[in-house]
Amino acid sequence: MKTIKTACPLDCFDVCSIKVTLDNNKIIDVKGDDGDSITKGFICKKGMQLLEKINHPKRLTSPMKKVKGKWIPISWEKAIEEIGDKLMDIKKNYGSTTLIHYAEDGHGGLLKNIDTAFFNAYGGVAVPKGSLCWGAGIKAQTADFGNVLGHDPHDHLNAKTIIIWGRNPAFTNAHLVPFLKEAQKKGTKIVVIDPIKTATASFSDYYYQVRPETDGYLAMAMGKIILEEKSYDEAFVMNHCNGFDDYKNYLNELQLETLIEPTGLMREDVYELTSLYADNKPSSIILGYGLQRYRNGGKNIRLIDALGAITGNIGISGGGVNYANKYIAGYIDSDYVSNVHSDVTSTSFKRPLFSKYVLENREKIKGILVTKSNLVVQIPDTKKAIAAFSSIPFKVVIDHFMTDTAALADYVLPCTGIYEEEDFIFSSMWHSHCTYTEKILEPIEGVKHEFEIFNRLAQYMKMEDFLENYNNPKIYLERALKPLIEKLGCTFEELKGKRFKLEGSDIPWQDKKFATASGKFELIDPAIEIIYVDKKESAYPLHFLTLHPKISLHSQHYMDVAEGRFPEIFCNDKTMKRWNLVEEQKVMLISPSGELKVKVKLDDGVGDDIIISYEGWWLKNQGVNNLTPEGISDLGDQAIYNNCRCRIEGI
Ligand SMILES: Nc1nc2c(c(=O)[nH]1)N[C@H]1C(S)=C(S)[C@@H](COP(=O)(O)OP(=O)(O)OC[C@H]3O[C@@H](n4cnc5c(=O)[nH]c(N)nc54)[C@H](O)[C@@H]3O)O[C@H]1N2
Ligand SMILES: Nc1nc2c(c(=O)[nH]1)N[C@H]1C(S)=C(S)[C@@H](COP(=O)(O)OP(=O)(O)OC[C@H]3O[C@@H](n4cnc5c(=O)[nH]c(N)nc54)[C@H](O)[C@@H]3O)O[C@H]1N2
Ligand code: SF4
Ligand SMILES: [Mo]
Repeated sequence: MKTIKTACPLDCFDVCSIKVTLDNNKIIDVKGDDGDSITKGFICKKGMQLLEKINHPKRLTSPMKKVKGKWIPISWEKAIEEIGDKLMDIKKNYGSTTLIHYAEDGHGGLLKNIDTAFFNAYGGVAVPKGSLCWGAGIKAQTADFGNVLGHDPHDHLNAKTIIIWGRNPAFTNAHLVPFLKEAQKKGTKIVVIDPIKTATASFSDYYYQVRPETDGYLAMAMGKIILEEKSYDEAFVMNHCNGFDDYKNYLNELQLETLIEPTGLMREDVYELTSLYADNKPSSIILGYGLQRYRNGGKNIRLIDALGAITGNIGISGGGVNYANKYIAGYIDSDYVSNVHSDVTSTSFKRPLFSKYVLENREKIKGILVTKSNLVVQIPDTKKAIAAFSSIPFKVVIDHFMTDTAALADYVLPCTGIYEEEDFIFSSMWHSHCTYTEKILEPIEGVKHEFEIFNRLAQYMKMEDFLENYNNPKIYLERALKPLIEKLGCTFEELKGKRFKLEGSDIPWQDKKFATASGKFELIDPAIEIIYVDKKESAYPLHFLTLHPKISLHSQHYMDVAEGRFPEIFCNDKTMKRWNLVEEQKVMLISPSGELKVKVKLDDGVGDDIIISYEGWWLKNQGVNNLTPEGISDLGDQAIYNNCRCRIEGI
């Protein structure tokens, strides 16, 4: 028997350390690593299911080709030949940028980025820029701090106040919860700001039910109170911030009531919240991603960052405006990984506007290769996404399963997953612990690692430069991790099979030297107008929020849900009465983008005139993105799923 350390590759904040026990080359036990100070010995159900997924009866075990609308298995030789021929034909006759390469983060392994190196060696293709996920916040924090760094979870224990602002760790970041509860036991006040009284809000000390998308107003109201009550940190703003006078003058001109009104909160609530943050210091803000999936998403995050700066809650233990954590990403050789060089002529389109780009360039686009994504159900506006994806004449998907996206393709190539391959797994979302995972099991018959898939394509296509630099997974990892190895002062071999932490990353910005061009924290000029339109009176008077499900990582755990089951929606009693609804009733939700048959559930934690559901449902259950709008945020080309309005009709 032997125990091996590995890590969860799912696109989750936690990137858990996992201990696998092996007996006679068979995994007999999987559990959370009790030696890791973040995983603390437990993993969620999705982590446990990683093993089940390996031998899942629906796992693809052969390349598949669609012939006259029917899928047939084909050999790897034939798949490589046919796909290789087509890629060469596209490049030669139309140019490489008529091919789209679309990737998400369905697996967090570093080696899984081999696709990017391949397509840049191919000549450069059309790639998405911006984000379905966190783009507005990333751009906002980069503008303010110059980089996006977070405090080590243990440092939150030093905070006297922790504000969880638009994140639901009870569902999406399970390993943050024990830290919050431990802090709470020591007397730290846990505060939640969210339009939904979430499972996280249920154990908080203070909960503020803000109206969707109005966080920028709330942050300005708080800023105004902090200035008026002179509870700001004068030394910090004088020495380390740019733009304080503009910020102050602008807020001075505004009426507090005008700022509070859209938020739906009471004046005394805003005073209480402000006092918790500005007086009960050090205070930490832990931001989520739900509140930046709006047109004003970037400004809202920048206005919240500003609160951290004016109160001096930056660069101190127990402080921070924690959004994501790019410490480790900063020590990956991204030039090597991306393989961008002078002969590359790629083009880009805005990721949330994939469908628009494809439909507008229908004549030009000749092919697409999708990796690590079920984009057809995950991008906004499903009807348009299906039309756009289907219109592309040559479509290849690499995945483990026949997802909705794969089902619409022409070829599907089955790949290896965790336990079947070595890799380096780390997170940019939360902590700076990482794992060099070992190969634990032989891959199931018929699947191949992406590394081999792209190497075989490159051999067939005679891509000599690529083959010279990207032919060996170990060398790839060693080269990509060179800056990290230098930083850690160890050898590459010493990383293998280990979980380790990047030291010195506990409290960012301690030296108050920011990574902005000025070296200072850049306060947003709040005069940049927030355009907030409350459409209560319109044809779509309800706000529709699609949140991340507890039970699934996006679409990945909805595969076995019964066909035809209606997605559940949740609303409060007031909304139920106003719309004459009863529990379990089946109704139609209608938005400007489409329709969705749903089942009604009561949840009194949901704010007034708000309907929530969870993302990830497959087409057999219609999927919530049938309703969401295509569009982008003010910063970072972020999808604006939560700017979705709807109404209810009977069916
Ligand atoms: N179980 C599970 N875990 C996951 C994922 C998953 O699919 N399943 N996905 C992973 C990924 S890729 C991501 S990006 C993260 C996302 O993690 P989170 O950011 O925690 O999740 P979201 O559901 O996107 O949104 C969080 C909260 O934002 C609130 N919210 C919505 N609009 C507003 C607003 O206007 N103001 C405020 N203050 N709050 C608002 C929602 O009500 C919700 O409670 O989770 C990761 N972890
Ligand atoms: N309405 C609404 N929609 C949303 C969101 C929302 O809040 N509301 N959130 C958005 C967010 S934050 C995100 S991050 C996106 C996520 O969008 P996606 O990343 O497209 O979503 P997943 O369903 O996780 O799809 C990942 C796919 O990768 C596959 N996969 C797993 N491992 C591997 C591997 O090793 N190799 C390959 N090639 N494939 C693998 C899985 O089987 C799965 O099909 O969804 C977005 N969609
Ligand atoms: S999904 Fe997240 S919480 Fe669950 S095991 Fe994986 S990393 Fe841990
Ligand atoms: Mo995400």
